[in-house]
Amino acid sequence: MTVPSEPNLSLLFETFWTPAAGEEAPLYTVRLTNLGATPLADFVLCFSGPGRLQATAAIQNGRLVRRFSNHSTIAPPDGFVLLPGATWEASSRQLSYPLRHWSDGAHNAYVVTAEGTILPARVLPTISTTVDNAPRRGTARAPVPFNPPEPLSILPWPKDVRGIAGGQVPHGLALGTGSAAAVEAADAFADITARLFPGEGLVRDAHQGGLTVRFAERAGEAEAYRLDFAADGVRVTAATSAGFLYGLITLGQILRGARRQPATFLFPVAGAIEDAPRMDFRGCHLDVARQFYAGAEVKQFLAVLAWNKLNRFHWHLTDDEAWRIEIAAYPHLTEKAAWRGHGLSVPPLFGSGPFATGGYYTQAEVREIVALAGRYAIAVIPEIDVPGHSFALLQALPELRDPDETGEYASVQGMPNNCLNPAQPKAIAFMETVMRELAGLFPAGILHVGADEVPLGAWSGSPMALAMLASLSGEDAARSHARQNNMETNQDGADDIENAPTAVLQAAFLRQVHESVRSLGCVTGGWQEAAHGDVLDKGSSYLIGWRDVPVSARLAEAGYDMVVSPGQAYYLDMAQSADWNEPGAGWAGSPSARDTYDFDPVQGWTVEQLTHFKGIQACIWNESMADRGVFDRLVFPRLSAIAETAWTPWAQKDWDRFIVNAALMPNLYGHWV
Ligand code: TNX
Repeated sequence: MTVPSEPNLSLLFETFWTPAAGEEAPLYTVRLTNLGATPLADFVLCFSGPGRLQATAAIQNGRLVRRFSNHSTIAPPDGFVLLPGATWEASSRQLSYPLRHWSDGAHNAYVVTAEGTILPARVLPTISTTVDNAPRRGTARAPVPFNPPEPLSILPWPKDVRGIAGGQVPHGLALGTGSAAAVEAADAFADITARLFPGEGLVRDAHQGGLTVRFAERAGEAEAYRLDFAADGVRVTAATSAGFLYGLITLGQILRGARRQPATFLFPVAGAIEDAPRMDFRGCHLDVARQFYAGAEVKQFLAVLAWNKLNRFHWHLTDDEAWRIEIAAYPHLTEKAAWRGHGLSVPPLFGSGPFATGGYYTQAEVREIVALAGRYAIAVIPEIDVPGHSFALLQALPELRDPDETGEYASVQGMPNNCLNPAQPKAIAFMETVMRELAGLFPAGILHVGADEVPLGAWSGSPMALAMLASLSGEDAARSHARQNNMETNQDGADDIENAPTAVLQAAFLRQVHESVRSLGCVTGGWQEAAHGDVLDKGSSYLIGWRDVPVSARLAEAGYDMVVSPGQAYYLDMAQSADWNEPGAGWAGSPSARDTYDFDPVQGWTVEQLTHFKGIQACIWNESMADRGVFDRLVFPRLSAIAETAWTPWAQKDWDRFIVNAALMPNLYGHWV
């Protein structure tokens, strides 16, 4: 790769979206302007963002050189020279889906000259030609009213609050000593508050004005706690360090509210709070494949999760676009698959630029993160997303493919040939090794193996897989599957494909992976498609229902333990409204914070189905999150809305109270509007 060698070349890249109108198809226009003093000739233009040109899109005033998933390379007409001050505009009406929000457009662009020089362009947010453009970033925060519904600042709201009377607001909390569990919780609390609210001095010794906090042990529910307020101090009673920590977090929230909004919130000198969560599984997922989050950011995020009393961190470590965890037995993997860039085996995508960007977590770093999460009462669940979503992995380790595979199939995201092969023993051995290493790193003993979105044409050009299919479903099935190869319509992996050849092959793959997870004494997690073929042992697995709302109840009915996370309510990458100026995706809708808060994850479930309900999870997919201001806008306060549903008894939820308290909750990057 060559770094820019032409100091007088400065490029500006702009994109414009005109929605469909009547008979007129939509129009996506890209514009390159030469702001420098040197003419630009013999070049191609590369850009990427969630919005995707069709594989064979016609380009006006240019030609498509290559379309790889969400990365496009186009060229101007032959002989074209972009003179200083001049502009080249090209456009297409053929996108895989219409743009709905400004963040759907390109986030990154660069030019490559015939000599191979790479010239990054400055990129502006995509403009809609039909609305006023004001792209939003940063967490929306409601004003804290003078008369709140409750005079205490707590989120999620506790089960029972009794006899509260306000008094003087203390200068801080002087944490006493107690059992090992209490001391551990006090340390974690000091750590969390120092991370989230540096400079606020929530923890202070008594001689600095800290209010005495005493700890008392009791037997009972692990995550429950009780707070007893008196003029001379507060007593926290709990059974475990998690319970003590939750009691302290409630206390810290009350103190912050009273301190920052004294006309609105009080600090009690009498009364009691008795609290315990409604759900066992209160999760948050983070996709670190599409965007990389450094270890320090993950740690900070864990503190945010703890402050919301969430207790499961689902770490989506691998996807088509990157592999993010060191595997000792396969050092090649992260050397290659953790990076994207021009000319690398995965091109720039979702805002990553032409020069190698990315990263991965070393096993030492993973141990640190997992240990920290443990102190914050959070179990970490790693996900290795297989057999689909494995493009980056297969680029790094092509020996895991069927060597005789021919042709092409593509995923719904336009990723070619991205599935681990169920009939390739090396792929199974790979998974066994990875699972063994993970079992040693993640003491919660839950290993999530993905299983979502296998394209319907997967393995249709693999003789190994077709032979396996013939033995499982017969020669006819294998022959007909072979005809799927090189078809354009083979992209979906929906829920109603139980008997599709790919479902049969995926089941064969999962059966083996699940067996190795079980032999390690671990539980297997999967997305809802892991139910295909019914090969998981229901006593040592759980599924996440994500495609729609009813699917979770259906799978619970079939006996699977369920975590409910429908895209329509709990996918935090969805924009918060249909407005163009909101960032985010839109395939599952555009749930506002209120919609997410009001969503009842078990509405209409039977008593029998409810026995398989484990809890709920926020999912943070990252195609749209090319900048951290977008992250703050999309994730908050909806994360807290999910946290309150997971913790607070349904009958005690109250939107007006929630939205007031949400204004005092932390976000991750400090972008507010
Ligand atoms: C579907 S949810 C996916 C992800 C995308 C997400 C975007 C799931 C199991 N698969 O690969 O990132 O939609 O919303």
